[in-house]
Amino acid sequence: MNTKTYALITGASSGIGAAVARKLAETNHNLILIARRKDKLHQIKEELEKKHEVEVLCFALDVTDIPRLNTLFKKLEDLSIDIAINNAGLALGKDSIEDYDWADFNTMIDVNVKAFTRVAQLIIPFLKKTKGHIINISSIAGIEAYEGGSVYCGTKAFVKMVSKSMRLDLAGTGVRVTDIAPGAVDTEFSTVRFKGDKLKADNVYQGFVPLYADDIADTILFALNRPPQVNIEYIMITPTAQAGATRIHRG
Ligand code: 8X3
Repeated sequence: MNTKTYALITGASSGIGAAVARKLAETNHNLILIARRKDKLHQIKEELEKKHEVEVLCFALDVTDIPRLNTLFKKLEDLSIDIAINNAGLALGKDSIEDYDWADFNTMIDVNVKAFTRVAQLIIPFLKKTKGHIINISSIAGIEAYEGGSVYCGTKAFVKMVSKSMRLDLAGTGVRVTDIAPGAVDTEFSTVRFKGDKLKADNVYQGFVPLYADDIADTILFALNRPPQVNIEYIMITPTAQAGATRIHRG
């Protein structure tokens, strides 16, 4: 019987997911990393197992493939998981709603709504056993709509409300639920949103100091490392220069 405990992270191959993986490994947490990109996951595994006394299990899969997600969680059944970082999510496009690519709407709904919800649901039995902690990653876009944000903003409002509801459903189980809402973080987020258009992506972070993935990871670690009687329900983190979703002071 495996007596280790693990932290499970979705969207673990880059950005906030990879930054949290690195910080958890520093404090000797074993990891279950889930993302589409096998090569990136294996690089992280190699790096972390070399540096720290940890075991890193990698599962290369697309979280929108719900049958594969179901099979994976079945396979993990005998493992003890005390932390879940429900992080996989993306924005695709930033057009006015009437011009938006329908396929992009669907992808955002598949990842940010359906896969997010299925991961939240499947992880609960594990977390109940360990009195564990789930961190859901929403966004400033979940409380403030902006032009071209329509469905992305909607999906993040969804994350926020599911998170609040989970907290109510799980009251009394000892499971902690935290919603972390980042503002502008310089990761692959904008490159993905603008489909590889580097210029457009770089423009998002021009003229001010944005957040970096490590800033969000530090905040997540803060929430995780509170004593068991302390549940941080919600934290929004923005760059100092960002006072609202579209109010960024550029020098
Ligand atoms: C990321 C923040 O405002 O660029 O969720 O959508 S924003």
